[in-house]
Amino acid sequence: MALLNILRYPDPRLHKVAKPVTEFGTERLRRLVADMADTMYDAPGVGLAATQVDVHERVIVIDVTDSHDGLIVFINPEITWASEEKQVYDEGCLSVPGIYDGVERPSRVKVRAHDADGKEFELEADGLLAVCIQHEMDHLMGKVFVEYLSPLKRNRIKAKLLKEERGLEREAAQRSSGRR
Ligand code: K1U
Ligand code: ZN
Repeated sequence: MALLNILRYPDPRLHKVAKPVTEFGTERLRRLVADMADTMYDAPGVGLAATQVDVHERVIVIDVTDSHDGLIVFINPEITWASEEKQVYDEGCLSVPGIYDGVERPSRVKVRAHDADGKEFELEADGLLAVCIQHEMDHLMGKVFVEYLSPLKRNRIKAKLLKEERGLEREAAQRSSGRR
């Protein structure tokens, strides 16, 4: 099991646009998917986009079950239909720890994607799965959910996370100087 480092907002690498996967069934792709799933379950979270682990390819893992037996791997996903009906859901993000806020999105979507072997599939989603698919697909386009919030809220979140990061860096420096 390998846990990957999750980039934290406002890291500029979260705004890179991911490229399509061109080679399926490779050991490298299988390893990436397995490591992303391990990282998502460990966090814990219900989804993870490759962008969040600094890999800029169109790969997403999602599991919205409590039992952790419903992993779905989406490679090169495309939304083929979105409902007119919208819903507001209090979203979270492993790249924006501790922040939850309401985002309005279509309540149902159809998505077409490939699995790790390259087999194409299409599914229709509603509820948390629909929210999560759209949230993760935004990551692949370099968009973080806080960009749906007001500039005031976004700036407050940015300042809070930067302050926390400086604190974490200070703690790490103190730990390493104590070891010397
Ligand atoms: O960072 C991410 O993209 C994952 C994110 C997915 C998501 C959740 C809720 C709404 C939209 C998108 C998360 O998993 S945040 C953590 C979370 O929601 C959760 C954690 C533990 C158990 C259940 C949910
Ligand atoms: Zn996210």
